[in-house]
Amino acid sequence: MKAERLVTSLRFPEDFLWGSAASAYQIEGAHNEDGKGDSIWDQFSHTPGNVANNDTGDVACDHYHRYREDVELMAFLSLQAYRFSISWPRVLPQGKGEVNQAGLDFYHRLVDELLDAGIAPMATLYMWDLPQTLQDEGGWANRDTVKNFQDYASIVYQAFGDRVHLWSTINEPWVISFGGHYYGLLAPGMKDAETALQVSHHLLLAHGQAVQTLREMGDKRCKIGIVLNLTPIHPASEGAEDHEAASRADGYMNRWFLDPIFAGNYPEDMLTWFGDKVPAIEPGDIETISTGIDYLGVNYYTRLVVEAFPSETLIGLRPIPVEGSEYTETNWEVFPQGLYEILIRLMNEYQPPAIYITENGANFPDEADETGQINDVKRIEFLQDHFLQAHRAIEEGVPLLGYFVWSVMDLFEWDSGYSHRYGLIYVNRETLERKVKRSGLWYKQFIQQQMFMGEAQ
Ligand code: IFM
Repeated sequence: MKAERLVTSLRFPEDFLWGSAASAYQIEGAHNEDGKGDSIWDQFSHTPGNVANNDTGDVACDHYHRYREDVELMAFLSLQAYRFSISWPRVLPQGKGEVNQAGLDFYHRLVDELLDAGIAPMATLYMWDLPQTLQDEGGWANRDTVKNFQDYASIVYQAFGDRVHLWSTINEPWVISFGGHYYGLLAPGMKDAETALQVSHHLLLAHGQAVQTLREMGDKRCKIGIVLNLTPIHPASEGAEDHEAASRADGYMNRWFLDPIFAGNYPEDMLTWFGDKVPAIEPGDIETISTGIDYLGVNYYTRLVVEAFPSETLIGLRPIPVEGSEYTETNWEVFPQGLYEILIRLMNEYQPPAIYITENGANFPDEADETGQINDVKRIEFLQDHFLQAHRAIEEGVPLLGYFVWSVMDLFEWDSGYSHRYGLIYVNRETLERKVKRSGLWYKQFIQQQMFMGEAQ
């Protein structure tokens, strides 16, 4: 750690929540146990060539069976909150209709274990594992999926709303829409711009309807929001074309989701740009989407520097690498000040009532040293630099209430399989044995003392 990074004390608000996160398909395993139905990720990962090394989430971290040990480790890390997602096909194997009580029971056990350990649960309703039966009927491109999501949301809220008081509807609708339906890198692996845009609208609609439904079901203690991956976009040059390209990138990655949620409209410039690809929007949809939320979840990883590139057909641009910058294994630029930039922008332009950083973290190659320790100093530096930016934003008035480090343990990183590690806890892929990394110990101490360990290297 470089000497100039050292900070001794950094006070966050008294009731600030420090947590960590993971999602169902990425850690649970038990893909076909106790009545669970297949999800699009079961099908996608079982198709050779879709995931690095043909890895699957069949076993993942075996959290389904080891959740007790995992919650113990979370308590050891002094986590105050844990963000997890509920697997829709574990609860409703066919996506609708008959409820699988054994599936609900798993989450009952997990929530109880968390509460007993004094860790606040935050549940995400949809983190990418759509029941395959619903995909067979058109998936998120089919408007019926919105209604099915609403029914599923009310079943789980009914089951856990008494004990889980932080809820989010959809995780990263941009990634689901474009990563899964235009770039084809994620399940269901489609490559069609019109479908991607229709999916984005249905995801937003599903979010709005779920918020309305959960609110009608009552319980004022429950806070409901959505989680967006937000990315500051900077032009590669001062030229007008690069500036326009940056504005388009911002339009389709950030404003396409923020504007309807907070301002009740899709951005005009993007409607014009997408032209006849604009999704079917029915009367009343936008009003539903802009139903007020209690908080916005922000997943922040990197910024993009873009240049105009007319032969790229969807959006007419491409990202370019920044000389001298550090990059993670995913090839994402490490850019902590982007977190501050996004938070200040949200406060100034969209005024969310509250914000949580629902994901922030980095994947670097983690190897055990000769003593068996995982000395992931780069991850510590990464987190420290981002915490500083979050703190700066709070001092300027951003209503930031909590921070969830991604991820609590090494997990199935979607199309990269197990080749990328994000965890505070190392998972041995042969034995599934867990070992707290140095970053986990550092985070524990930070949570307890709100103080960075200033060790010079
Ligand atoms: O692992 C993912 C997570 O599932 C969604 N947000 C980004 C993370 C890192 O790629």
